[in-house]
Amino acid sequence: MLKKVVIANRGEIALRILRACKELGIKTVAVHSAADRDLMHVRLADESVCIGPAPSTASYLNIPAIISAAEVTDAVAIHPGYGFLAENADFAEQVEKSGFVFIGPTPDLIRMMGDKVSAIKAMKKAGVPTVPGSDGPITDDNEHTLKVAKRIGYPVIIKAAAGGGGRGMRVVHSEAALLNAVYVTQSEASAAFGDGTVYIEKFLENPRHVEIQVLADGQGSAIHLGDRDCSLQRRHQKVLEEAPAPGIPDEIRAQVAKSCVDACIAINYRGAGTFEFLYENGQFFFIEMNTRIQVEHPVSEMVTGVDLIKQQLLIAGGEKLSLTQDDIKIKGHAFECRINAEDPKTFMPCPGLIKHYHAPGGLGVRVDSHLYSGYTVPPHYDSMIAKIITWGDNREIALARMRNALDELVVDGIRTNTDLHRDLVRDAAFREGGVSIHYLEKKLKL
Ligand code: MV4
Repeated sequence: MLKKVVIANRGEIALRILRACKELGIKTVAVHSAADRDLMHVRLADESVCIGPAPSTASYLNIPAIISAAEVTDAVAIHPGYGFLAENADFAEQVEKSGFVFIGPTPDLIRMMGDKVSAIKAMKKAGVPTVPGSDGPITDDNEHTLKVAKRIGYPVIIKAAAGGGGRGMRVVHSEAALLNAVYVTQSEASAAFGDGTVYIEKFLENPRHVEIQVLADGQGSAIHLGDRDCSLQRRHQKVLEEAPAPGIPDEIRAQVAKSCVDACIAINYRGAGTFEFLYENGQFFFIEMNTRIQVEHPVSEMVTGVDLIKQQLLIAGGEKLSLTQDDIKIKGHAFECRINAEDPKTFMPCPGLIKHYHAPGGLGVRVDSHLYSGYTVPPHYDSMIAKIITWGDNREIALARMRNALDELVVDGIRTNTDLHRDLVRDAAFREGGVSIHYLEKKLKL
């Protein structure tokens, strides 16, 4: 078992990791920026170290400062949370080279999944269904590029190998527009990521975003914890998620999940991970793999009863997975609403003093948040301030509980997106289930 863990993150996820550590009897070190001295988890941690000034480049992205903090506190491991350095292979490597445990996969697997071309190649080889595409980088052989797109059929999408999460993509509707679009995407990718490699996929016009949660121990065992639907998003920022994804035939759901588990074994994956798919016309298409714990992990926890952060800590401590696939039974339904400190009309971040905070409660209601009355949301970081999660025996009950929970929530002093959520959970199409990735943005334009 790990003795002492550095929590290299902030906000709700830092508190979430702290709680799991305390439950396991692991000592905690909070590393924080100068703007984050008053964070809830900093108060609760066994030790805390200020690692730099407010800007994240100087603090939460400051690799030497974080590793030094681990050294001076005699910690044995570093949990990166999500965002910041969570999928930075160089960070994971330096953590290991400095003699600490990186709580996540090996650096080479983070690197493989960071390069979307190599990720897709590995997944396809392991039997995961992928999007019809170029099956590799686009070369400077224009005739070949045109042939590949013709075979796939328009519309196609050009994606940067180093992109992901919606960065560095361009949709092309005709042969006439292809080569210029490839050139522009390559140039932008070069400038943004230092890698101009691009690939082509069939563009799916109206898919859902469905992802599979996995856990693997890097010692031959892997399981899945079902799926989540994250289709409700705005500008590639997820807004509301649920588990399981509604309306997917059981055998298709089971088949894709099994392919993810097989892939974990094939690549000897270690830790928590997420396989991202587009789901359209009853078919799954792999697009990316995330090698971190994700924001929306609680909905999977609620329907499986598995503490994913605890599992991450146990795996990083060298233990074999004690759970088998037969232990995982999906029970009921869960939703998560991401509460952001933002203007409800412009979506611009709205940091500031929270004069009064009241969290919802009741049966099947969970709140993952670092908020308290008198806390000031700093302007330097992501605007997510709370996650309201509800569980119920079925989708309708979980949703009714979410309507109540959102009505109970009070965040006074700053603007938030709570009213958007109150509207969404009463939206007829959303209540039906299975809306596409374009639904929210279209609704917001009305
Ligand atoms: C796609 C696609 C349609 N067809 N790939 C955007 C984020 C990145 N993870 C992949 N993305 C997409 N890839 C093909 N072949 C549409 C999107 C996409 C999207 C995907 C998931 C969630 C929200 C999205 C919003 C716009 C576009």
